[in-house]
Amino acid sequence: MGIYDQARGQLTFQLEMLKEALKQYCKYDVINNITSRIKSPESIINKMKKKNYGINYQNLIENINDIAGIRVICTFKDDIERVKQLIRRMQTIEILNEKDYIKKPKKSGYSAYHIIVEVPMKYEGQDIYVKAEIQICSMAMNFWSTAEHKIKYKTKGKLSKLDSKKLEIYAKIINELDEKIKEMYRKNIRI
Ligand code: 0O2
Repeated sequence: MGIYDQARGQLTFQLEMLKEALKQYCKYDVINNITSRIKSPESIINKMKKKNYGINYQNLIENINDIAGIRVICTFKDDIERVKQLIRRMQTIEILNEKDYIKKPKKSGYSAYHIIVEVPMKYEGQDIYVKAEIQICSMAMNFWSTAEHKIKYKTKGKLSKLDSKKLEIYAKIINELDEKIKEMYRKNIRI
């Protein structure tokens, strides 16, 4: 896990620099916050079982892309596009895959833009590439997904159908508010 933690640290440092540069240029926190975590061994094993991968290191390295996970939380919804474009231009990482859960939210209501990247690292004198997942979302999306993660996502289907439905509806309401607040900001504050 040590090498994943180093990759997480390196990537977070680069994204923090991007956050500062954007703040200087745009005169507000385009990126409001950056959080990160290393997936717990229990959670890795659960995910491998769920996806029917044999539990071994090769499957872990090849198939589990989010052992190092970084969340880039933008102030307004349309900042996500700007941040996404800038991440794509970063010379220090290689992009492997992108998933747009903003254009097409998940059935649960989950919405964010995911980029799977490779971070070049040195390990025992050798060049290796460590995978990490960058989730880009708005503050509103982060609010919903953090709450939903605690209430439902990890409870393995124990939540009632009614409460699941309510969470889906709340995701839609939050998305509408996200859109309205962004429009109000862009209308009144010109940069
Ligand atoms: P945790 O606890 O956050 O680490 P893939 O191998 O990429 O095809 P994967 O990784 O399941 O399959 O892809 P997916 O669906 O894009 O999910 C990646 C991560 O997005 C999840 O990691 C969550 O962090 C987040 N996510 C996806 N769906 C939801 C959702 O409905 N609600 C919430 N709150 N978060 C979601 P983990 O490992 O599943 O969980």
